[in-house]
Amino acid sequence: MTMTRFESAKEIYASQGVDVESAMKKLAEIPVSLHCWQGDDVTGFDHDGPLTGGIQTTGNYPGKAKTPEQLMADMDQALSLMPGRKKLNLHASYAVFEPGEFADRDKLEPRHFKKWVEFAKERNMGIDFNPTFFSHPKIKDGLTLSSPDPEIRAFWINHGKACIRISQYFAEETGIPCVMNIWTGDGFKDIPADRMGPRMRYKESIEQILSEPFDRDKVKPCVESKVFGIGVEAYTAGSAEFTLSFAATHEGCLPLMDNGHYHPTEVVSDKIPALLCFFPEIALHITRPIRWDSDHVVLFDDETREMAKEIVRCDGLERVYMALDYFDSSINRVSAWAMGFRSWQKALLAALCTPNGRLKELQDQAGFTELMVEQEAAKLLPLGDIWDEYCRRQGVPEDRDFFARVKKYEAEVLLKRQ
Ligand code: RNT
Ligand code: ZN
Repeated sequence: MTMTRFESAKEIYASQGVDVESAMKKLAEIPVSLHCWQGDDVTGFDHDGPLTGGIQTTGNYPGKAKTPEQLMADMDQALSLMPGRKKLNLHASYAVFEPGEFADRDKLEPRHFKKWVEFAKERNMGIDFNPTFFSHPKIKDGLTLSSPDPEIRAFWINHGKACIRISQYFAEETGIPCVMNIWTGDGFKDIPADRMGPRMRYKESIEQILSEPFDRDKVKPCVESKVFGIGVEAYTAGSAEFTLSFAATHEGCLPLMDNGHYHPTEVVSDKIPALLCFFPEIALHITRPIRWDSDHVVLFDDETREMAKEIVRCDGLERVYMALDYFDSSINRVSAWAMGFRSWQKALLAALCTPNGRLKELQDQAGFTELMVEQEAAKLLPLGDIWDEYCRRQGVPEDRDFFARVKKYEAEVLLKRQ
């Protein structure tokens, strides 16, 4: 009997000391948070205004989800194309109101997210959450939590507190901790006259949000940094040093690194092991910046692979909360969703199928010539055959069958939408 491609690949990996069966098993258990906002270009359901906060989607591909029902249906379709364990990542702007009902962001309640809880529970997913500090009339002169206007700050602090209560509700309902990420686009287009003032106000505002009572092992608050945004090129209140220092000095608060939020030659793969030396847990937004924080669909590229490798090599799979964060409206959104998720799964699989122990040994013995040779050899191990087998076992299409499924849904559902 001839061997299948998978069996032969498995033997090749075994000869390198890699057990692909245990790699696949491990991968299937790692939760990765799937962002609802790829499905509708970060619009949400609570406003008709434009996307603000220094972030931008470009493109006008047909078939965008316009209602909670459509977004959920599209997400279901995307989920059916993704192997592995998923968690749902929601923004507060995706509250689902009853017909005729509305609650502003400072008045949001758990019941406004009941439909999402049902959705998540039926699919065995936990839920992560994000207060939405953008796309709203209460943003004054580009500022929210760092605004000099106490009324504006109070509104957004109350929004943050409401989100803590909703996060606690998500964790209680699903039995899975809820990662709640604080990101604001607060900043200035041009050279500020006061850099510290907004940061002091930002600091105090986050402290007030976190004074809302919550269960430390149910709600995991994070602060996400950013270097600049569109229209806020000169200064952001939540810079890298600001958020990292905040997280380091506030027990229970995690730093969140988005790999689109640094200067282009900085790499988050190198920052992960640095933070893991100090923080029991950290969080990530996984994206693909091209020249700026462009939030392209995550691909199986070098830096994506390097980030996954660091998490695996640092034994950090249980200490790093991984969430996808990108939004491309120029291509089929369901495909974009699934493609990014699959790419991160591939990167994790590649990391789990790398002979990390042996490579570390070479480094410690200063065997740098051999290390280079081995690291290059590891790149061409037959990962594709393991990936195909993993997809088969997970009941999702292999890469070559993926597009047919996307096209079918596009023809039958997306293109029929007005
Ligand atoms: C923006 C941040 C932020 C958002 C989401 C929608 O630059 O990355 O995380 O993308 O909250
Ligand atoms: Zn982000």
